Amino acid sequence: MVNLPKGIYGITSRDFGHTHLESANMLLEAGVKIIQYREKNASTRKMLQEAIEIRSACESYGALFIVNDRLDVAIASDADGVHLGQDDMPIDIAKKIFPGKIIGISVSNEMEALEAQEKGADYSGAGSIFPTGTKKDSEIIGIRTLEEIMRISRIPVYAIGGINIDNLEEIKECKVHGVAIISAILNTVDPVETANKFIRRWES
Ligand code: TZP
Ligand code: MG
Repeated sequence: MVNLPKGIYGITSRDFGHTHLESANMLLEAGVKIIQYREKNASTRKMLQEAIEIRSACESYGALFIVNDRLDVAIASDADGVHLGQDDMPIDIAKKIFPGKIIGISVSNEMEALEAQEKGADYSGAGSIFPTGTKKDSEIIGIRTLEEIMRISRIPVYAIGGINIDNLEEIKECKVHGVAIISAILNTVDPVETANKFIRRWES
């Protein structure tokens, strides 16, 4: 298994005036080393086409490429991994049909985090830490639950949900492996500069 990059985990979105490929390219140009393609509504054909394009962009920047939710699209685009929710393909089955690849799991409490690592997930995405307009139905777990998740986690944890430049330090103090960010990067005038600022702030 490859090493998972620390720091900023970029997620593509078309909610903020850019295509997925444009989002990915901006994140990559800024120096983000792990990119997730996250699309909830497109056809499978469209998703596969976008995934293949982003996959190739990631390759040229030496970044990892992860597909959200869709194991079939991850396999077909030869992604480095897949990010699964609690209701998606179970980890043990995902590992069987996508062997040797990165399996990330969304968790929102200690129990889910324990189960994820017992079943062999390579990383967890813990959230939503703060309220966020990007995923309005998401449970808000707060810093306290993130700390509990960190206490039991033996696999890398990326915090997600409502993370911005002002609360980044507070999250970093929890000793997470990194932070997954959508709107605080893509919903800005210059996402490349913003993502780069996040990277510099993380590394400082
Ligand atoms: N999962 C939990 S919160 C969230 C996801 C996909 C949205 C994160 O987006 P933002 O804009 O960084 O809060
Ligand atoms: Mg999901």
